[in-house]
Amino acid sequence: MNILLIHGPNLHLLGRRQPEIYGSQTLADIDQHLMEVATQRHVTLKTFQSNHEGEIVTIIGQHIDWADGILINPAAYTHTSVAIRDALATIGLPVIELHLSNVHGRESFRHHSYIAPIATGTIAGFGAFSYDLAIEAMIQHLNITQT
Ligand code: CA2
Repeated sequence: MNILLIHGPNLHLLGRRQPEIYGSQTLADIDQHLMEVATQRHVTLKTFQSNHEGEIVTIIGQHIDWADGILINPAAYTHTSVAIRDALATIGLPVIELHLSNVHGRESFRHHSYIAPIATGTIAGFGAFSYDLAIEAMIQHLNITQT
């Protein structure tokens, strides 16, 4: 089982700014932990971070034949990107949208997601643990749908 994890713009700054909203773990901490979880659960995980919309679109397309499912924290592109939504919809794989913060308790512009309608599901508000919930949800989903 191959799972692709994509982190969107500015998430490379995690742990350095706004820890009250996004927690104190760095992106490297999160990736390392998720790699350990993936090993324990016998799945292969690849992770990417990009600050560029087109690069995220390219990464999604490049994994069409590799990935069984995609976890994505699209960050600010959640609220703006038709291109990332179309890329995810086009490859036709299960997608879990995830957020560190509870976007629905924040500014109204964060309440709308272009990704949510084409996602299998959305997880938000659990800090770095949102990533644990997302990988577990994807493994369960793939185990159910692939057997
Ligand atoms: O809560 C999330 O995970 C978000 O996807 C984070 C995005 C925000 O635009 C979304 O509405 C919700 C922002 C990521 C910015 O990351 C930073 C990390 C450290 C310091 C400052 C920003």
